[in-house]
Amino acid sequence: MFSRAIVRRPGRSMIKGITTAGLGQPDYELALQQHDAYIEALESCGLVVTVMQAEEDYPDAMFVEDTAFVMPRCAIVTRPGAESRRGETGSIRKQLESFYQDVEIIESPGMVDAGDIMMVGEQVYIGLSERTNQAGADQMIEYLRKYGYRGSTIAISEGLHFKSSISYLEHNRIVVTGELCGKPELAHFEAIVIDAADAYSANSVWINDYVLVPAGYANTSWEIAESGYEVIELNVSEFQKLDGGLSCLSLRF
Ligand code: CIR
Repeated sequence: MFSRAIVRRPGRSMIKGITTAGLGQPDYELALQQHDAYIEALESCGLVVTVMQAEEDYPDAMFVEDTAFVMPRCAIVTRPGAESRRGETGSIRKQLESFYQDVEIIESPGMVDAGDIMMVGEQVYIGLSERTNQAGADQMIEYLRKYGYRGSTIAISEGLHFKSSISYLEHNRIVVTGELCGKPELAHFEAIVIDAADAYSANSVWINDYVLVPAGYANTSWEIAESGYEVIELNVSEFQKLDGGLSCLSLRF
């Protein structure tokens, strides 16, 4: 169960965020409304939400998920793969130190975006992507060991992050799409397989048996609801324009 979340307000500079989506420039006012609804949804799942101030110097800073990996026994501040995002971690570290006794840090030459990391109980899967390298994964696995967790890597070639194509819904169940569907490392999970056309919705978020699903993916919502979860649909179109999904907008612990 999670009890807390950390989010960061989008800044006006978000219109300069990194993107490959080709969906146009985000509308800042609409992004704020969508962010408000996101916070409300986290609260309705029972979380106490800490809302950090916008950081105008960092256009992607509302995608807090990438800047730290948070677990019950420790937090690990990452070294994001995109250079323009590295400065986001200072304030995240401070914030996490108010909640955690143990906060570890990934150092150069390691690069890690925590959007590449999925936790399944005590086992942590780390996607090796353009944002997360072997050196970063090695440091991460070392820290995980220190706190009694296990880490392993999976190479990916599609999507921005590992979790762009997969979400863990607890109860040994995943939502999965694309190249990850056939991965032997994931074969033991019960899988809800998402068509390529709905791939964006493979990034859904389990919170205390609610699941946040991006609005507009009726099949995904239906399948997840059929599996016994309470689905909350959220429109995050303005963040999708920056390659961001639902999970990227918060740290949950
Ligand atoms: C970036 O390229 O870093 C941001 N525009 C999007 C980050 C999305 N984060 C995530 O999927 N965990």
